[in-house]
Amino acid sequence: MLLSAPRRSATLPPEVTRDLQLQGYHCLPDALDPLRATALLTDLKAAHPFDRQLFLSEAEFDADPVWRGVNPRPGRNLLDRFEAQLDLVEADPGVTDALVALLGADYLRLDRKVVCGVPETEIPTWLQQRIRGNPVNNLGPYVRPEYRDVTYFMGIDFHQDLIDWPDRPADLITLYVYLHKVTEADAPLQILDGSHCRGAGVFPHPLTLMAPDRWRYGSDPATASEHRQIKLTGPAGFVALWHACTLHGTQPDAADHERISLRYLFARSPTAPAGTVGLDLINDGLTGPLTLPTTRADLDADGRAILKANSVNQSLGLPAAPAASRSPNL
Ligand SMILES: O=C(O)CCC(=O)C(=O)O
Ligand SMILES: [Fe+2]
Repeated sequence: MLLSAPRRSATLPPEVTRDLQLQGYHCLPDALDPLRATALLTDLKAAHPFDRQLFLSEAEFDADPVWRGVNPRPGRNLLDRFEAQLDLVEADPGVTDALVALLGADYLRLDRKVVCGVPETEIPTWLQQRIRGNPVNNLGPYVRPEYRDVTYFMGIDFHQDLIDWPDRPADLITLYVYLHKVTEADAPLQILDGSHCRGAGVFPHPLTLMAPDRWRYGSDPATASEHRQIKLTGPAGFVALWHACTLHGTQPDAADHERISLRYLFARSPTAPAGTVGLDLINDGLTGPLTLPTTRADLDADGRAILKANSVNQSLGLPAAPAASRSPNL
């Protein structure tokens, strides 16, 4: 009797594609060299303060509030001073293999920057009072202009990274690298497992806490989905990547030290034919739109927060809707 040949493993998509398809995120099985990650962290800290020296005084801020253009940009990006050391990430075979599988051989690097979770102990009291509980606590407006070569957060509510790209199809992924060990106290990334499945949605997202680590996603209970909240703790050199529609966020940094990470955005190859890269397979399976003309409803025309609510903090037992406050764009 002829037995049918076993399915060849080469016909299965690589693990990174399967993980992004099913979960919306993937953690690289091997961390980057922890000694090189630590050396880069030491050099970044030597080049830059990451404590209360960052901030404008209340009077300086109020004299001329600036809400937009407060993130790193070409010509003002701390990572540009560390080009040689970044092959730790950019030339790592685990990283490049995953990117080629998902995005095609000539994938594009759209952005790279340092992201710092600032511990509450380093945030001036006047500022804490203004921003506590905001959905997006990007601290850029309150940081001295010369230090806006890094993005600083005091927590950020569940969002999709597509939030920064209205009108762009979800053809990009985020890659995140921890430069030191990140525990539960270091504002680890929190991911909602499988939440990319509904495609692009407007921030803030309709989320209801059902249990300490479970969320209902969708305003109509009949069609809503449920997702587990996963905390991405990991060692120095830990790498995770996620789909542009995957909901994720961070709570305020409860540790007494900052959390410093690298955040990359990579986009699909512009030349690979449709259907030939892992992301095409993943996007074909989404039930919602791949792009939106408007991605957020929390800001006014100047970039000030007009909504005061925060889901991710509810799972910490923090209030969902505190006193009036403001926040800038991501
Ligand atoms: O690092 C953080 O606290 C949040 C990072 C994040 O989600 C982002 O930069 O898009
Ligand atoms: Fe994000």
